[in-house]
Amino acid sequence: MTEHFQQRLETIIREQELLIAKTNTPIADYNGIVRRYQHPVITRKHVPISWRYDLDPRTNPLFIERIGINTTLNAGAIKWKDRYLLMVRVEGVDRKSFFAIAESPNGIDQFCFWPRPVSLPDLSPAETNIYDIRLTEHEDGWIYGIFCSERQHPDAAPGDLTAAFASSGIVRTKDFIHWERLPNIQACSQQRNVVLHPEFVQGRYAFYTRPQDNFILAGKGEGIGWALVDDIRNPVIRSETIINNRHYHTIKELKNGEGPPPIKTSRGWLHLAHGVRGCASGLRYVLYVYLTSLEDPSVLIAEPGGYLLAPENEERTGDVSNVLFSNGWIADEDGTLYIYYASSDTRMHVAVSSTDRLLDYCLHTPRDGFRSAESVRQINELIDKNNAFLEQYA
Ligand code: M1P
Repeated sequence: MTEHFQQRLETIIREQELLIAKTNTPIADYNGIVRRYQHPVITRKHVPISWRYDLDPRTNPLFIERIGINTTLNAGAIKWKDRYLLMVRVEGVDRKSFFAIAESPNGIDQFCFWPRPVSLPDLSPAETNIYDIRLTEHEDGWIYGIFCSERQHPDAAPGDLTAAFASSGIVRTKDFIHWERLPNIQACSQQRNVVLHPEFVQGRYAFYTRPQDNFILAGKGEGIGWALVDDIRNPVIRSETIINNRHYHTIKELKNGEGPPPIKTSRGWLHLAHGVRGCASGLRYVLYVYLTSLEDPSVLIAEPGGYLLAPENEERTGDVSNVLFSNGWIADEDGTLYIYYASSDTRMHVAVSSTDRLLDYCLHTPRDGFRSAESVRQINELIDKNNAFLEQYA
């Protein structure tokens, strides 16, 4: 081994150890709802060195990186055996995504990847890319992962190498080592952002869906859908009802999609979702929450106007800029809520809230009034309330 090889190896190992050991601290700016943290929790630099470098000086005398990683994003999340697990979408420089699990002892820093990426059973040679897994601990005893399974569009015109088709893959596990692959969900349209509800509903498996006209656009798909499926081993979506609509001149006028599986609270099912609008700089993805009924999770009971989190500062740039996306959150027993989100399709962050705070936010923030005049009315109503309150103590 040459001195150069030895030095380079020691340097990158040390740099990665320092990165993983770095303490994450909350930032000062706080609206009382959700608090961001200073550093991303996972970046491509967290990906193990042995996945990227040939460490044998005889076959890699120049010590160059053999397999490059582009981004680490859109992670599913779960608490398992007292560890905070993120099932990260890792995208190589070849544009192919795969899943890899990273764990942390506290949910906010020290995320370290398991020794190997996840090898899921390979169903079909046509499946080109897999990404954006949602992890659901279902009451049937399995932990399910629902993810996007993408292939070239079977009806692509000759020479069109861009037309793609999105459907939803299903895997399940009890230990995150052994994975059983079930058939992809059959639906009437392309589907992405499909999420399994954690409980049976009317004795059936319940899915949040996102019907779309083509690979990119929701088109006639009006929002986040809801579908019941009899047999998870033969998952066929026969009908969908829209439970969270898109709307003109809102943060979700172009499309929206369910985030992680909803969390059961005393007041309803708490949902995190992304909303997309178009603007001069392209598509803008933000995160919002809504609440549905405990009796019937497909019934909307509250939705604050606007977004909970939108891209800020360095979050605004990356592989696909101006995007926040979340498909994983973890609620601790004490109510602390860890929201894992990716910025600009590039790196993973955490923001911390609590189920009580998000419920309060959901139930007491004015709804979107859909018009400027209504926004002004809502502000004046708050000012009047504050003035009345302050006069009492004048
Ligand atoms: O690039 C932003 C996101 O675009 C897609 O999400 P949606 O289907 O809602 O538009 C997905 O490709 C997602 O992975 C990506 O983060």
